[in-house]
Amino acid sequence: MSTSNRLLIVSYRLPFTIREREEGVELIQNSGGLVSAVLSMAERMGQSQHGTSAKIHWIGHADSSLQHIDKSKLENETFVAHPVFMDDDVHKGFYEGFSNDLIWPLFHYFPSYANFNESDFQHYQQANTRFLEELTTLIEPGDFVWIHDFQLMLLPNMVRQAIPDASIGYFFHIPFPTYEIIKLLPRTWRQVLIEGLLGANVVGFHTSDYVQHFLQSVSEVLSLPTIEQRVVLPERSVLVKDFPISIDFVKFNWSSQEPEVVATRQEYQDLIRNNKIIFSVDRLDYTKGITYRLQGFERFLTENPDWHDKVTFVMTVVPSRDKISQYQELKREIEEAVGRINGQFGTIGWRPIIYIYRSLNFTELLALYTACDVALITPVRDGMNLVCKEFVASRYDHKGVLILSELAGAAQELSNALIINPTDTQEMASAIKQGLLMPLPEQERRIMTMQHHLQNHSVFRWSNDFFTAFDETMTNQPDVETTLPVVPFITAFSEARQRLLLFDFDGTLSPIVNDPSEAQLSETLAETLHTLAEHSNLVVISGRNRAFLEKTFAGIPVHLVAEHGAFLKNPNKPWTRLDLSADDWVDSVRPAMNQFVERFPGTSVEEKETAIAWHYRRAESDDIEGQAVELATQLRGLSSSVPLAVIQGNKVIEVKPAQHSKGTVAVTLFDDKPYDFVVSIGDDTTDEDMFRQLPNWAYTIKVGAGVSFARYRLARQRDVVALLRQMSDALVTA
Ligand code: GDG
Repeated sequence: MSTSNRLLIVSYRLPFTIREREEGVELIQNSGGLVSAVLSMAERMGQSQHGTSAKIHWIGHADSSLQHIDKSKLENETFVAHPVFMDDDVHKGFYEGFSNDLIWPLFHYFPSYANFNESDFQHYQQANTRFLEELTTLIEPGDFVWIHDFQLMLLPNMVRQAIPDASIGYFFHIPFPTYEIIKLLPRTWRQVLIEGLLGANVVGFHTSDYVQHFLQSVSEVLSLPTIEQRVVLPERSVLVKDFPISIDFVKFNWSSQEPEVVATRQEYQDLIRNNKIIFSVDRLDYTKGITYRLQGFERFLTENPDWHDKVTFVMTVVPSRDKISQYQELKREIEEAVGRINGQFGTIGWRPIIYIYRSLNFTELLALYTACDVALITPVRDGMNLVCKEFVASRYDHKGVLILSELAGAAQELSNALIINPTDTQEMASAIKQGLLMPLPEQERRIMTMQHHLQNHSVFRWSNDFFTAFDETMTNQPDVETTLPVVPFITAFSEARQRLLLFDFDGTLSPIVNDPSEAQLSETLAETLHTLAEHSNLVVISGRNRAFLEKTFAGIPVHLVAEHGAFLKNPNKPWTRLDLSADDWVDSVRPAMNQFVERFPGTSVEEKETAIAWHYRRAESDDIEGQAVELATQLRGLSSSVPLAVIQGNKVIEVKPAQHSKGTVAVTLFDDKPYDFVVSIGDDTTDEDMFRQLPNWAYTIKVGAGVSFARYRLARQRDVVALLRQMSDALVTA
């Protein structure tokens, strides 16, 4: 993003309270993580010091009771707010229905709580359209639109359709579940939701697991190919990457030392009579694991009578979504459990659980983060969870123990916490005991390690990483337009002294044919290659086996690379095996492929020396591409003795050890001599490894349609033949 562009943030909720006063409307900014991150961006872009036009625009829903206010007045020094209004019934179906009563439970692995309702989906579409309408009145060329969260999954593609060259980023704040969960959505819904997200240039998630799950769904639902972390669409690619959200470390660390916080903390400790304190705070939500947490604490008290009257659990629950029945039910369950535990274990002078059902102000929150001995953060599923990061950051005294659920996204970063499974009450009870007894040096070591991580991975880094990835994506966007400039290419080739030519076989040197065994090299092309090979290092780099290549190129002094880089043969030399992995991995892949051969007549399995492939060019089934995606997904999930690459090629699914590729061989060959001319030509997915790994001055040429990392393009296989002919003519006439 260039520094002069405007930032337009879109999220369900505006991060401001809008107050009407006699002198006009006031915009009071809340202090959430997203606002902090965006403010840091504003500083980076030098926007906050500039005039109105440079302010950040924030588009979000506002209550229809505010519809009468003058929208042109909604701004403060940094932000301009753009409220989106909608009819109450649309809002209800969109927000309470589709968002909170379907996507939220489903994506947090509570499918039985999910409510599939056709009219809610229509309201979701209408509401996303309302956001689009607001956005299109604002957006100008060069603006960057950053859309947030599961309420607005359709919006990126809506913006893309309306403004094809818009710069769009999207960040998903909740977990993205496995395809098995996505499959529960009706086909059309899952299709438009995934297409919706792919309208963005960059789609961000908290963890690499969520990224993998999303890519799996893209592949299953839309049968789109991916190259590394990019989804390849016909006209562009989408970067899908993990950006773990975080907090403003310094703010939490410093604010905890403010006199007001210190005084409040002292007050709490006095009230609790210096008992050890366990603390938790969450919104009322079944994903937060509150009832299991109470069971874990109950078990701890049952097993450890010596801790009675010495520990107090301060459990804060912030009211939320109380119009939905599951939330009302959950509240009842929590209150019953608290009552039961306090009734069973409490005494006149000791209440084991202090239960607070309201939100805390910032001072109270920090006072409790720093007063407690143990923070008990045990969601059964959480996209990230910021509370645990805030607790760690607040502990400027380097004391305190974090007990954290392995099912929070944050567990992947905070491995120095006591990591537990939130439904395992025995593990929780043991962790509570371990936490309460943990020696100070160990507390200090764990907290400091986690603080060090959070200092280096604050919310500012999160937003910065997102925008950096966005910049790179836009500059490295595969160039689908550039056709090869033939004249300068031929000149560079004929004037070079050391030439390296890397050619794929099927679809590049030979046209694609229905029966792979019938693919041939024409006589004229064989002559051309002969001439080229006499003046260059010419390498045929293919997925074919050794025997086929040796037979096809007999008599031509070319280097041969077989099975995607597993074998290399220099002219007049024996083959060298470059793949050194043990080959027992194939035993886990073969049965799955054979099953597909049985199910889909016309398909076949080819076993090579270091790879195994399922060919489906001659399949009789209509939906064979969908089945191929199914197989690829199944194969990616197999556990095996060596890391494997599952390649979705042209009518073939191939599995091979991940360690070698056409790219690794191309680089090895390139490093061999001081080449001053390099060209690599190919048409298939596996050729992308060559294109990406060769130096950026090399001529990398993609044959045919589809997004590619190659710099240039030739439309058809026969254009390759013509080009090679021109190259050989240039040598002969030189
Ligand atoms: C979603 C995802 C992801 C809570 N109670 C009080 C209070 N809070 C503040 C905390 C924290 C925030 O609310 C809660 O953030 P979480 O991350 O824990 O959870 P969600 O609201 O569900 O957020 C989540 C997040 O998006 C960011 O991407 O981490 O996984 O579900 O900042 O401090 N603040 C105050 N009083 C309270 O009583 N002042």
